[in-house]
Parts: sequence; C-alpha cells; structure tokens
Amino acid sequence: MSVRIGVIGCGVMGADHARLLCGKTPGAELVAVHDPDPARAAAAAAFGRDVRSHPIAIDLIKDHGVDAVLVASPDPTHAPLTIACIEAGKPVLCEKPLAASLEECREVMKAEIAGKRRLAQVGFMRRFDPGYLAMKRELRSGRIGDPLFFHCVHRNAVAPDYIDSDLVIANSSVHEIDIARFLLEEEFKAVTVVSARRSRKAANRQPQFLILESSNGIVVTVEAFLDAQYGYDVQAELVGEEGAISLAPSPPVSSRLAHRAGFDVAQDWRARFADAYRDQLREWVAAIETGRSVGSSAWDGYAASATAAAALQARASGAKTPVALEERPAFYAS
Ligand code: ISE
Repeated sequence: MSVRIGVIGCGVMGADHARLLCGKTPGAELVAVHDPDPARAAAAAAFGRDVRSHPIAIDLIKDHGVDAVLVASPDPTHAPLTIACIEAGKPVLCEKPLAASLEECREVMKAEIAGKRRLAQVGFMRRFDPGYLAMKRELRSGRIGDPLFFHCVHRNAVAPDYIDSDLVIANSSVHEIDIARFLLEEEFKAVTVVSARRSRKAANRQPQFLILESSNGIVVTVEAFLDAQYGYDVQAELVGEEGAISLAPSPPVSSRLAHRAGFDVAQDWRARFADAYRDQLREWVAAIETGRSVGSSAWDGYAASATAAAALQARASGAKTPVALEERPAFYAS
C-alpha cells in the first residue's frame, strides 16, 4: 500500500514537492493539498489524481486518508503545523527552518519526546545530495585524514527584496551550517561574521562571510552572496591533513565551444539540487514504510537555528560569539 501524503503550502517549493510526489517518488500518493490561494492549491492538486483540497490546514492533518504531511507553508506556520502532525501521530517533512524561534524549536522537540516517536524531518535536502554524500564517504574512508577546514560558497543569482542581511544568514547560510554538522558530526562552539560591502545590485542586504569553529577546532568558512547574477552556485571544499575533497560542478557534462571550455550554472536551487530533492522524498517515504527516520531531525533543526542565531548576534556585535546549544536530549542521541 502506498503512503498517502498531504502537502500544506503550494507555493514554489510545495508545488515542486507535489510534482515530485506524483511520479518520481515510488510508494507515495499525493492525496490532499492545502493553500489559502485556491488557484495554487488546484495547480498542485493537478499533479495527482482525485487530490482533495482542504481550505483549512489542520483539516488536512486530521484527514483520516492522509498518512503523512509535507509542510511547505510560510516559515511562521512551520512549528505549529509540525506539532499538530506529531500530536496526530503522523510523520511530517517540514521545509526549513523548523520554527520561527528557538523556543518553538524546543516545543517541537518536546512534542516528539512526549509522543516517544521520531516523526519530524526538517527539509535540509543537501543531506541527500550525491556530491555531499560522496564527500562524507571519502571523509569516513580516512583517505584525506582528519578534517581541518571546510570552505563553502553559497551564491544565488538573485533574491527577493525582503531578504535582508540577517536573512542571508538565517535563510541561506543555515544550509551550510546543517551540512557542515552532518559531514563533520560536530557542533559549533563559536562564530564570527564579517559583512562585505553592499553590491550595487542589491540595496537591502550585504554579502556575509561566516567563520565557524567546531567543538574540535575545525574551521568552517561560508561566503553567502545572494546577488551573484550569473547563477546559483554552491561550492564546497573539505581540507584534511592528507588531502582535500571538493564538490565537482553539478552538471554531469562540460562543453568546449567557441574557444571556451566550461559548464552550465543552474538558475536556482531546485535545478542545482534536483537529485537531492528527489532523493529526500524517496528516502522519507521509504523510511515511513519501514518505521525509521532519516535526514535532519528536530534536534538538527534546533541546532542549525541556534547556530544561525549566534551568527546573527556575531554580525550585530562584530565580535566572536559563542554558540549556546542546549544539551542534546538522549531521545535524539543517534
Ligand atoms: C532558499 O530559501 C533555499 O532554501 C535554498 O535552498 C537556498 O539555497 C537559497 O539560498 C534560499 O534563498
């Protein structure tokens, strides 16, 4: 029997998840959608067959014909909807961030611990990207020795006006924070942030440069520049005691044309991380079928947000700032 899924929020990401659930995700069936805009709900529903459209999000969660829920609605709704799913005993894949505040992250963890089941996954899709996974395997093989540096570049072609300098960190660099925690299997103890001068292409934000120090002294650098114009470009290099590994440019082919050799750069993250988004859904559904959990947990969502919060303080003060992480509950031990 397939896992019957409801999608809450049918904007750019929700609609893309709905599309992937219909045809690209074995074992999944899109059965319900919710969006306050009926046209957007109808467009997402059209990817499937006989998909119900619920005008109220909570009704989708309570729908007895829905086994699991994907939350892709606006950020402030993430925590309350995730908690409602947990209380209904339904697995939930929530787009990042897990919550709008650290307090709400804690409430999500509290709800899961009370229900004694790991039901929430945070949509940090890079954990399913073949490039980062190969990097993790290489690191584990021991061939490059112990890691010393992880250098990251996160450039978007363009970004909406509401993204200010803080959101460059909280909305974008948070991906590097999560993937660095995943690769290095360490938390961060301190962060320093330097803002570059404003690009003339973006009046309302500055590019940000983060220096994160892990509990064991590994240094992670992140350039976050959301107005790079030329495309969506994510780079990463892990430097160890005996060698280094980098993400290869993402297209599987390069070209030699008109006296130039090169490769195409994706327009946005959906194209760049297409494999990751597809595999994230496949593994989520496979894990539901077998009662496991995969991907970023609610703890990971909290740890990423707490680290990003320290980075925001570091940006405001200009000083190196400690990352204040609570003790990891035993429930999230592995
Ligand atoms: C966006 O919100 C995302 O989640 C993308 O994955 C990220 O790469 C991008 O920079 C963000 O703006």
